[in-house]
Amino acid sequence: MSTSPATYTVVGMTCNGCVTKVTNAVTEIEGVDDVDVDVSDGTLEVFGEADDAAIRAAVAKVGYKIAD
Ligand SMILES: [Cu+2]
Repeated sequence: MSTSPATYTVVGMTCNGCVTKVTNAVTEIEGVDDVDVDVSDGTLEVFGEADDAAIRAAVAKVGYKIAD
């Protein structure tokens, strides 16, 4: 089991409201143990065994984009 998070860069987050939306959306995904979002640089860290496509879809659903 890996303990290192999957790391993404989320484009479009500007405030703590954005952080809350992204955090809640990703937390709901099956297999996610913990989520850490940094609004200052757009970093999203996802701990657990969640599916990459599910993470990308959840972020897009709440209105943000993951940079490739
Ligand atoms: Cu915001």
